[in-house]
Amino acid sequence: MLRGQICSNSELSFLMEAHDGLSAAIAERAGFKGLWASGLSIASSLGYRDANEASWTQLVDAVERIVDSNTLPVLVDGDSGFGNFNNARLLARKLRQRGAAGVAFQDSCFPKMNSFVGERHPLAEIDEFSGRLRAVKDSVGTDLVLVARTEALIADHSMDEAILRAHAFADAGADAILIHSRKSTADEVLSFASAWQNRLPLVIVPTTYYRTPVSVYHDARISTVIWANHSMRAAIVAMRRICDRIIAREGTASIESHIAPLEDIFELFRYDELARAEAKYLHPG
Ligand code: SPV
Ligand code: MG
Repeated sequence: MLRGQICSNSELSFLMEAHDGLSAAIAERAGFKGLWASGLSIASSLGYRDANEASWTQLVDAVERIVDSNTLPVLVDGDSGFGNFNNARLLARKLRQRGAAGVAFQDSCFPKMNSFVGERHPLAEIDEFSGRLRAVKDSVGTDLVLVARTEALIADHSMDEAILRAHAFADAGADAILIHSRKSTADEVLSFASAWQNRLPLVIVPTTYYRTPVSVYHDARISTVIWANHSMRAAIVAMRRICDRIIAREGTASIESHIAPLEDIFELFRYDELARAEAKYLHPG
């Protein structure tokens, strides 16, 4: 399913960020066909910085909750693999066990830093990172879609370096390439797409160049767009607004109509199914 979505050169698809079971269930109900288990959003929801402060086991546990809460394929942000080839393949195996559909690994050194923070984004050597990808591929085969992400442009390297890296990662067995940019326009990723010539499907994350209409990506034959952090950012605004109001008014009467009714929660997580199961198994007859 995910393979079809992010390895298809013919159709543009969208992955919506999820960071827990609730955000995943909401994305599915909204109509998204695939999810991005975002490292930034999962770290933030746990109260960590997106700098490999959360452990790989915490990531795997968060992914399990995301996978279990809906039926969509989940592409997991595996950061740089939490170490060398051995850590990366172990993480990939664990993600497969927990039901992930794919994993993205980026060519950063451990610990990584979020791509939008600071100027220091040291890259792994091409050969070493290619070894990480080969080890993952040898370990999980075609069970997981393997996305290789280059941070070359984030780290202010040249377009040639980004292309060189992407070709090496394709040679190492990646199923798709994620080209990341922190520019406010899509120019960089569009130049990359044109030089890349569709060797493998391309994945982009238009967090900072959000003004670009998706038809542009379609025309550039980009395969997948990741809306990487938008549920988490929306939740921050909503939670802050409600906390501010409750503290200011010392009550909740005025906010009731601005928050989800309890029935919404019961419906999202199918409490009716539990009632039916109780009738069947606990009180039969
Ligand atoms: C994430 O969602 O954690 C990503 C995308 O990796 S970014 O935050 O843009 O690096
Ligand atoms: Mg990330």
